Parts: sequence; structure tokens; C-alpha cells
Amino acid sequence: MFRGQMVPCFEVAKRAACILEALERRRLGIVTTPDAADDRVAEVVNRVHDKRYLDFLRGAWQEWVALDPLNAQRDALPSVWSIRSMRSDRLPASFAARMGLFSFDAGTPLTAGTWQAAWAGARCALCAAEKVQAEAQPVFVLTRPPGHHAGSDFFGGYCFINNAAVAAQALRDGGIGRVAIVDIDYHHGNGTQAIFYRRADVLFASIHGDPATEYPFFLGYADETGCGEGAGFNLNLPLPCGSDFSAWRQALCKALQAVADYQAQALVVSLGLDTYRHDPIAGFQLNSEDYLSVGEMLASLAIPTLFILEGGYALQAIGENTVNVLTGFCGTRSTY
Ligand code: Q9C
Ligand code: ZN
Repeated sequence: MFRGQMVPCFEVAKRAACILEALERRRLGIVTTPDAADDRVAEVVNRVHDKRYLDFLRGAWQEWVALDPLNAQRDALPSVWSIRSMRSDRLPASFAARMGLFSFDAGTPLTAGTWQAAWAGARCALCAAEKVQAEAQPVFVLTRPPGHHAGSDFFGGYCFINNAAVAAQALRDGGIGRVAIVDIDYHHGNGTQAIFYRRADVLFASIHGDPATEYPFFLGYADETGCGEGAGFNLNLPLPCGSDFSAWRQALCKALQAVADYQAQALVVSLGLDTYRHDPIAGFQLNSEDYLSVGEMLASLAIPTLFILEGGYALQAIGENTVNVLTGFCGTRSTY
């Protein structure tokens, strides 16, 4: 739903296909399909998301179709939200009301395969966390839908389960004391920030379009620095829409300095490629070759690193840009 009309989704299956093709063409590493059993996935997902939210999401499509068999042919979208002065402690019987209770925008439809795809993403994140710990190798999680806008009890921004949070939690549960998440998607990772805002064991640092003008608008300002035990462990580096790589790389330097000061023992990168100059829904000015430098800069931390795909909607370049980050990280500056 965009400007009052149904429009094609930007977050499409072809994104993953393009990246997979580029990875295979470049033979950058081994491509594997994750194999963790559902009960192990559930254990870690339950630690970052609320039970009543997961129960809703798991059954939402069946509920939607049960309302009207014709719904099988249409996406489910929220149309009413519980805003300030209203209650969110009661779980309404109405499906429409629960859609609103558990979401924050009107641009994130539920479809027939949403739950299965989101769950598979969490499985990928868990397996990647285990691989990063078992082998001294970086891992890239190629999954969609993305995750960083999803909070413990809400979906939005094309996100349902927060894969970066699942990975960070799995690393913590695996015995790593301090985990850093660096979110370089164009949009602020409001869900990830919210999940870890009161925690000192996971540092969240994000570079993104200024929320005064850019989605998700209601979070992502520089004065959000963490709360309670988490005070000082949240770093937002908003940049104006239109910023180029010279401004962006200075922000990344600040984020990496914070990660180093924190003495993080593992890094999760929320890798959005929508910072690209020609992205159809975002406003930074990065060029394809800049992503090689991004990878190199991230590698300079020299800690175990797990990349997770977030946004990035320029299909013609998402493969090259992704592979450039990973190539830069791995230190082989060959051209694409
Ligand atoms: N003109 C991620 O990149 N607003 N989510 C779309 C379209 C929502 C982006 C506006 C953007 C959500 C993971
Ligand atoms: Zn984004």
C-alpha cells in the first residue's frame, strides 16, 4: 500500500536470486542450506520475540483465509492501530485489531508464505551464528524477508522476525560475552534497537537516513543512547538524505570505533544495500566500488563476523554490491 494505492512490492524474491547468482559466479565461498531443527530455532526466537506475537504471526494467514476464502488471493494488511491513549494489553478477538496491534505500517503485507519464509530466515541466522563460532570463517546469511524493523512484538518495514537479533542472541547463548550489531541499511533498525535497548551485552550501532525525513521516522535519532543497564550501548548516526560515501564512511569509522571501544567479541552486520545511489526507495549516494571499502573497513575490526541481508531494492546492482562487501571483507580486491 503506497500513496493510497496497491503497488508492486519492492521486497521481491528476485533480490535473493540476484545475490545468489552473483555469489556463485564469483565463487566466493560455500553455499549451504541451514538444517537446524525447529525446536532449536524456537528456543532462540522465543528469546527475542514475545510469545503472543509469534502465536499470532504463525497462524495469521490461516485466520485471514478463514475469514473469507477469497482472501487466499489477496494480501493481508493492517488498517487500524492502537495509538497513544489506547490499550495494547488486551488481545482483541478481531483479526483486524490484532493485525494493527502487532504492526506499525501499512506497507508490509502478510502473504501465504510469510511465516515460513520468516522462520527459515531465523533458522539461517541460528546456523550462521553456530558456524561463525565453530569455524574461523565469516558467514553471510542470504535470506528474505529482512528483519531489522521487526521488534519483539511487531512487524513492519517488510520485516517479521528479527534475524540480526536472533543471530546476536544465538552468539550470546553460545558463550560470546559481548556482541556488536552494526546496521548499515539505509533505514534505521528500529526493531533491533528496541530489542537490545536495555541490554549491555549487545551493542547496537546504526548509520541511516535522518528519521526527521526518512522511514521509519519515529526512531533513530542521535540522542537515543540506551536505557538502564543498556545506557551507553546504543549509537545512532543519522545522515541527511543525499549523503555520499565520504560522509557515510566517516560515520562508519565512528561506529567501528565504538565497537572496538566496547571490545566486542563478535560482530553481526545488518547488511542493507539500499544505500546504493540508484536504490528506488532510499536516498544515499554510494557507488558499487564503495562497497569494497565497506567490506575492508568492517574487516579491520578483526573479530568473528556474520553478515545478514536486510534491504536493498536495486535489482540490477544488488548482487554486485553484496559480493563487493564480502570480497572487500575477505581481502581479495578483484573486480567483479
Ligand atoms: N516508497 C528495509 O529496507 N517505506 N525496509 C517504503 C516506498 C518502507 C524498508 C516507501 C521502507 C521499508 C528492510
Ligand atoms: Zn532499508
